[in-house]
Amino acid sequence: MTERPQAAHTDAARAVLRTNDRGGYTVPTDRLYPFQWNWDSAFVAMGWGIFDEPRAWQELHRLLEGQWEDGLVPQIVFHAPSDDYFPGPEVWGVQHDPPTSGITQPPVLATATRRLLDRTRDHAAAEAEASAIYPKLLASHRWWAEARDPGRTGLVATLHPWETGMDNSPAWDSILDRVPTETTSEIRRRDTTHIDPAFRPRAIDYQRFIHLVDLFRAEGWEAARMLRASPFRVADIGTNAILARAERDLLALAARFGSAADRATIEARLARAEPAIETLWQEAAGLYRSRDLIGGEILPASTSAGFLPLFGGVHRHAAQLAKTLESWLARVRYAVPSTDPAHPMFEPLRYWRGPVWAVVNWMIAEGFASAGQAAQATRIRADTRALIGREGFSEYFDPTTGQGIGGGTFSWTAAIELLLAEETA
Ligand code: 9WN
Repeated sequence: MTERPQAAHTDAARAVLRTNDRGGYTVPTDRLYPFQWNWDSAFVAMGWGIFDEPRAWQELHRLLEGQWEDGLVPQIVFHAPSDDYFPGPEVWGVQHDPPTSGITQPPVLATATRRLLDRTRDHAAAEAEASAIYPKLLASHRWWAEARDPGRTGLVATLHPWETGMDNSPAWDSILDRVPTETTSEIRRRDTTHIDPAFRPRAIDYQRFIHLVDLFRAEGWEAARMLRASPFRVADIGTNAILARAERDLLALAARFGSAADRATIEARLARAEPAIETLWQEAAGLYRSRDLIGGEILPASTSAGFLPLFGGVHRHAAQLAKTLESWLARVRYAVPSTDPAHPMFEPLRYWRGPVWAVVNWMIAEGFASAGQAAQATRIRADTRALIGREGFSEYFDPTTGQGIGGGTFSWTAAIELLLAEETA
């Protein structure tokens, strides 16, 4: 493909968001993902914020229509029925209106809210929107602490690969090995009718993903029972780093909309999170890695999530992380492969086992920039824009060739183009 001029490209990015708009919420892409996804929507709201602020706030409100009474913000909100995706609401069996899935995703909402507020051109409207959202964010972060870290270790647990947003990352292989493959729900995948199966998770991965859904449904979607019963219980470095960033953003919002008690609670959680994240640092790998919360071991695969503590404001190892990135980039053309390209499990075309994801790049670049590593930030931003410029708004990209793969008109890729166009202008 030939590169388009950049202004035409941001116009095209806006058009993708408008095309994927289903009435106040944005689907990740047509057909493959026909509902509202949690972390996609947070990035997408930041993208909308660049050219349509009311629509950006609406995105967050529609997502929060799915929030549970205990504070959980679900992975998926099923606003309207569709046969294009499996598993749909009947497999989850959650009692909520609108219907939702029963797990969550990395918490980017507070970060999106703060950014929209800080960059607004309509201060009065943004103040009103953010103050209405603030108590819901507070409830969501309380849920993370109470439901997923009842022992106050400073690290929250994720109970399903889908919760990490990096579904088939090689980091989860050894844990998934102990998840049984029997399911009570019939598996009727739709993704492989839209996308080449070689680029998607394998059949056995889906058996295990659905086994966990069946198990949690049998536990009545009750947080404490799920935590106890799940054979997949991981301190995901990605989720914990993103949550640390979200806590900082929530703290800034609390300074405007919250009480002294709110601020003290958030500060106490952050004070626990930072040293706990540090326990995931792996000196020999020059990277952070996730921990199995059942066996206690550090998980063996180095993945792009290991750079995200920089985004979470943990900057102690920024220089070593810059070196690690350099060594990865000696093996591929484009930053940042989702798995260490020297790892035997690196697969440049298969979903979270190698390909580049624009949203992850945006967070890592932001992390390097805020940690004073400007060269890495510039490289990652330039590569991301080059990939999108060449291939369009693909779901993900082969880091060795630059080929765009997966869904073709992806909302969060378009949102990142809009954010990067502004940041690199
Ligand atoms: C399950 C929507 C989502 C992203 C995830 C990505 C993929 C879903 C799936 O698509 O996951 O949540 O069915 O494959 O892994 O990060 O939020 O874009």
